[in-house]
Amino acid sequence: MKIKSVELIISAVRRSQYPTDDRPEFLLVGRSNVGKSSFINTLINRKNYARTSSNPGKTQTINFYLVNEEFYLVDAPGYGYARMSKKKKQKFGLMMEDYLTNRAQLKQVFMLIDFRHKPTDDDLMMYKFLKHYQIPVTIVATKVDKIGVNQYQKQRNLILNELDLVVGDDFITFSAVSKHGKEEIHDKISRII
Ligand SMILES: Nc1nc2c(ncn2[C@@H]2O[C@H](COP(=O)(O)OP(=O)(O)OP(=O)(O)O)[C@@H](O)[C@H]2O)c(=O)[nH]1
Ligand SMILES: [Mg+2]
Repeated sequence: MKIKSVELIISAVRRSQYPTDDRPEFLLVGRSNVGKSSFINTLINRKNYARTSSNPGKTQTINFYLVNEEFYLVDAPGYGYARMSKKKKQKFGLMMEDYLTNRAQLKQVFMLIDFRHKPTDDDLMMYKFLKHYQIPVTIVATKVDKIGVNQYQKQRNLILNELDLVVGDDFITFSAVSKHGKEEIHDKISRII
């Protein structure tokens, strides 16, 4: 996939602000700090177009990035971020639930988990939620650059055992540092749009 253009169309805080042009959307979910914004930057060949931070809780709006005037990558606040106010957490929880269950443009969720760790309870809950609503999911295990080759297979098995993926969902290892997995994600998006 060649990236010809990228534009942040809207940082939305309510549904009425979402784009209305019906282009296919790909949503990023995952706990705070797992690398959702970095994933977007890798896919679009930019360093910090989607703002990233080593502190969790950086992304606080639902951001629609239009790519090649063809599809949207949708960045969202992470879950499990303790320092966000209760009110804000609740608001974004409801917004995400509404988006996930009602958005016809949503074609695929990229659910990011940290390749170094066992999926958290929040991860398992999110995957169950997505499957309950029959939303196609690609699990993206990120920060794979931080795991040595000896640990790779063991870690992969551990995660796959925990998640128990539904037929049709796939699992891709990824790194925003080495760009491992980028082509596979590009191909996946190309096939869907
Ligand atoms: N080594 C390594 N670091 C990564 C990778 N992806 C992200 N990071 C780092 O992890 C931190 C968090 O990345 P973000 O992309 O901001 O994470 P996020 O999921 O968008 O976080 P929130 O917006 O807070 O929900 C940053 O310091 C990134 O540089 C990766 O593949 N490898
Ligand atoms: Mg972010």
